[in-house]
Amino acid sequence: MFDNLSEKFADAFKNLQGKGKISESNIEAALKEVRTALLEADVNFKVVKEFINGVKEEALGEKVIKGVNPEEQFIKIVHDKLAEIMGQENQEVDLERPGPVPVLVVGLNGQGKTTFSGKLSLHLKKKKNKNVLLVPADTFRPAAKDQLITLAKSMDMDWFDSDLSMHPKDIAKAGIEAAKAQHKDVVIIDTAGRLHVDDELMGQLKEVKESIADKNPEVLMVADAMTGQEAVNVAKSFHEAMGLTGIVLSKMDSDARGGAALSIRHVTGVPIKYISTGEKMKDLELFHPDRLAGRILDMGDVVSLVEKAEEAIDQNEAENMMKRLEKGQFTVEDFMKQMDMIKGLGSMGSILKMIPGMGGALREMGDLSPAEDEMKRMRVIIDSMTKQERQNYKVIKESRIKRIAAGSGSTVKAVEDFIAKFRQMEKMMGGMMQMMKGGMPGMPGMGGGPGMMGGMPGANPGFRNQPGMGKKPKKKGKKKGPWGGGFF
Ligand SMILES: Nc1nc2c(ncn2[C@@H]2O[C@H](COP(=O)(O)OP(=O)(O)OP(=O)(O)O)[C@@H](O)[C@H]2O)c(=O)[nH]1
Ligand SMILES: [Mg+2]
Repeated sequence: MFDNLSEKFADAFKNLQGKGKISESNIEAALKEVRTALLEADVNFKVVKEFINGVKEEALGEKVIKGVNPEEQFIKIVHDKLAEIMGQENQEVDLERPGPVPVLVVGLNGQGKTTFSGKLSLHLKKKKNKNVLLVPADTFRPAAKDQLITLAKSMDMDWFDSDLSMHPKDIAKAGIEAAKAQHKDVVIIDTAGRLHVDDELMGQLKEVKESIADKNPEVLMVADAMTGQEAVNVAKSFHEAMGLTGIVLSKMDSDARGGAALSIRHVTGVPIKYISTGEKMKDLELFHPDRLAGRILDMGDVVSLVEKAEEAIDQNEAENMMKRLEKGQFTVEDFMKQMDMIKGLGSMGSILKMIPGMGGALREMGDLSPAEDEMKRMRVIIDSMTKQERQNYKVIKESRIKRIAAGSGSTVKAVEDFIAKFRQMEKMMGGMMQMMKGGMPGMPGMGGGPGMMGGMPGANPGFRNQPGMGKKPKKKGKKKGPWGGGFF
């Protein structure tokens, strides 16, 4: 996410390295580079201007000049200003009122409305314990109804069998009535898109909104983050025409430059409520401006990482594994489960970026795909093993090796290599467990929680005031096995 911008910022901050204190002359060059970086990321020029002035004012302010490390202070100021222009705090849809709360999902063609409608229903059901009804109201592209229903079925979500010959406003009303009858908490209405902002679309959507205005609907516009300032202009038009209550940035997993995320709130006044980060239903995140600012500045985002880990990792499984490890048992099956857990967190790059200081290192490393390919190769080999072999790799001798190689479409050598690697891993695990049993004080990872990264020596010296660091993540998952703690 926003790799280019991160890199340019990192370069800009180098201007302040080794400087005694912040002064007008030494921040000049840094500010200039920050300005260029933002403009290149397609951030609205007015936003850039205000941002730069804001940073400059603060940096030259009295309380800062007394500080010790100008680079660190400057980054902190830039961080806070970035968060500020993006809206400071996360805002979700307002569900604290009598339901069913209608959520109208609008936006141009192909921006990700239908996908988001599905994602939001899953998020509200899983995280907020809400009962949701999905209502397809796209009468422009009839296949959209099937698309939404297929998603609904895949998640075991209730959906409304809309009559597409009706006007979308009547579908919306009928959907809300059905939701009421079914005692739903939320009703999500997926609408049609058009290629451009045009009078027909706006007229139709306005009618839909007006017809349910007494229900005080949330109106969320989905915008493709890749489209940069165009997304900002579209949001402006939609907001003027029908009044939005929130924006969803989609396709944040792609190489979006950041212009939309950094400008849209400031230009329209409408908060970004969610970000969509992939094609799967689980790929939805709440929009936290401070955390995103942290990610942009390579400060990592430990809080989100821990939250993701808590979701992806089965605590019971982790505890069982821990118990077996304590007894010195580590099997191929355990290894396979670990790989699956990590996969559940996202791509390797996206995970590493959340660790403070890793963003820069990642850029130097370049492509991570060889490591990911290696994991995939190991996975197919494991898939060709029998349960017995996974529980005790020592039974894997010549004929079994041949069978596994043939079954996985790899070579005998690849299978032998895997076994050799696994033997090494087994040894390492054994060694680690010995150390832990010996009660090594301060062993990173055994405490769990965000503090785990604090134990990483040299990960990012200097960032003591890491935003989010030290904040407690959500309640669950107090007891952590090795996978909940400093696994990375
Ligand atoms: N990579 C990625 N793809 C996405 C994301 N959200 C949606 N897509 C893809 O974008 C395409 C369009 O998504 P839809 O949800 O159908 O978009 P829409 O706005 O409903 O489109 P219309 O109904 O035709 O206006 C699909 O192929 C989705 O899988 C995302 O966050 N990341
Ligand atoms: Mg759609």
